[in-house]
Amino acid sequence: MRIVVLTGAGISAESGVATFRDSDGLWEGHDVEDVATPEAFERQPSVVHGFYDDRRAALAGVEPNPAHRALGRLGDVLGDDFFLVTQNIDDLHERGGSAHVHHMHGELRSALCRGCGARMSWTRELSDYPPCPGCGVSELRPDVVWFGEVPYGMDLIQLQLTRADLFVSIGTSGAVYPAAGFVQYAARHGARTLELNLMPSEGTHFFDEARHGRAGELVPVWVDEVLAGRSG
Ligand code: BJW
Repeated sequence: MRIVVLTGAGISAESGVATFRDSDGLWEGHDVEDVATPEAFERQPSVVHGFYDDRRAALAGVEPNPAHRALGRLGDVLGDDFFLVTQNIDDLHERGGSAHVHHMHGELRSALCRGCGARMSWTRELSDYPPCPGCGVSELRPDVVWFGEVPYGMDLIQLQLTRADLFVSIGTSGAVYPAAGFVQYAARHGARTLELNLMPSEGTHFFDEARHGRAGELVPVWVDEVLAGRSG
């Protein structure tokens, strides 16, 4: 059985990473238009750099939770029959044991050079406008996908969705496209679909099955079910 899992901010909530649209969410203190668009970066680069520098630094203080670890276990067993695509820019899946993670909205620990286009591993601040190690130009930006930009690796994601037997969406509100449309795309190509989320998402009615609760509880139970089904 080939499984595609999509994750969103809700899977990292129990690790202490704020979600975007919940009442205590990240954007309570920041208007999305001020930080998550290319136009905002042109207008106020220091505000945007500060927002992402703070989030990058905060990664050192958070740990993967049982949901990340359960997906790490599942990937170990299923190998190439498992594809994990995340909208999250944290590195908690990797630290939870997932060897291959497709970060469709980019990564906090990566920088993108607007001069030469290179993407590079980056763990320091960007707000002091360091030069690109490749071309020397001081045009580094957070390597994240803002509104109006094209998410990374859409061709690969679509290929994986067309081949999936099961599509599982975990901890995402279903408010942001194209990720919000994956459930319908996978279903059209024959996959069964399952939502695991604290609350019904905006697209909950598109799923064959929905389970509502905390990811740290729901995901390990679901992974155990899948693994038991394989051995039984
Ligand atoms: C728990 C939990 C617990 C809490 N356990 N669960 C009009 C109609 C349709 C589309 C558009 C439109 N106008 C514009 C668009 C397109 C636009 C879009 O979708 N806009 C919407 C606002 C409508 N999309 C884009 O521009 C995208 N690009 C694009 O479409 O390019 C065109 C193209 C596509 C494909 C091929 C070719 C061309 C780009 C979108 C970029 C999004 N970027 C951000 C910021 C990234 C960097 C950063 O992190 O700062 O990505 S926005 C933000 O939202 C971030 C997230 O990844 C994304 C999704 O949020 P997520 O993960 O769902 O978080 P929340 O907070 O919304 O939800 C958390 C959920 O968890 C909740 O449901 C909770 O209940 C739950 N939860 N605790 C389980 N313990």
